[in-house]
Amino acid sequence: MGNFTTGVKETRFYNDVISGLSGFPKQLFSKYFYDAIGDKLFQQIMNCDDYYLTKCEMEILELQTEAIIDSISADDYFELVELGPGDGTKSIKLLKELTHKKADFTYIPIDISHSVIDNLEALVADTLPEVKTSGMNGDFFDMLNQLRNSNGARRVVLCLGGNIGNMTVGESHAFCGKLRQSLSKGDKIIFGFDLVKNPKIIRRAYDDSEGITKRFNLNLLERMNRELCSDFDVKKFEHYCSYDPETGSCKSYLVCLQDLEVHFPEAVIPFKKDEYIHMEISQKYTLSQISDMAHKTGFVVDRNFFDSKKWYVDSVWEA
Ligand code: AVJ
Repeated sequence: MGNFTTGVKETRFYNDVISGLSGFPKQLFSKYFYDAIGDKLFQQIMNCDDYYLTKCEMEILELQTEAIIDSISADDYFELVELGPGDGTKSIKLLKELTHKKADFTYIPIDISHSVIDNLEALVADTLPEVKTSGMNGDFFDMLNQLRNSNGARRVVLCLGGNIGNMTVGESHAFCGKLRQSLSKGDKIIFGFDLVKNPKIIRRAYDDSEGITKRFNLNLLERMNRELCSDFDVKKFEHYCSYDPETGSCKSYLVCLQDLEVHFPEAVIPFKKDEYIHMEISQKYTLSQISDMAHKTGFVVDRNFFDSKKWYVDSVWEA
């Protein structure tokens, strides 16, 4: 145990957590939601009735596969880089169509979760053995730097599922700008953006009636207890979600229900009653914000693919 707790302090997770909980307001990075249990809970979120994003995007990818593929592929070899593929059910539709069209490409999924990459490589090997796959494990920003020094092949980047929503508008601009620098003229990106809509629908998606999102948030406290030897009493924290139609920001918090202290191997974090931890932002966009972001970061919008409700868009950008 002694050695284990010393090891804990060396991890980036520990350092991010301690600095995030030492400042004001307290916050945690949403990328840490995704341990093995978090992956499963997110899977359940995607399948629950209130979370519409996945259904909208699946509809787009199913009904407009050919047109999407036509917008990204040509006769040349390319690398298909996917940021945050999740369980692969979305991208597999595109991979199938690409294989069918005999496109020459390598699939490079990148994810923060080890298990996601392992499962995905197995799934692709099983269902589409002809696809060359080479998964990478890490966070997007770290991976962007690695992407820069490669072989000159044309690149198509997929950032589906509304993953970009986990950044603030400012962070997304910075991210797209950086991404542009690691790409060459003619390379493409498909971004999945969740669009602004009736505020009630959005809030319900992040505070679902089955309480899965609540468990998803609380799991990060439990994950810290498991991996960082902290002693969060999760019963003393309540999930709260707000959506502001003026800014398009949907935010999740865990609110502390009483004064308490949480102990880590080498830190004590005090909480006041009603103090909150900011857990996650899920930013919603208008179409003009999307094209504005593309132009400001060195891209042009090629085409937008919508679901039938126009709740969500897969936006194809060219560098
Ligand atoms: C994986 C970032 C797209 O923000 O909609 C879902 C994560 N969090 N419910 C989102 C999430 C709570 C999700 N993304």
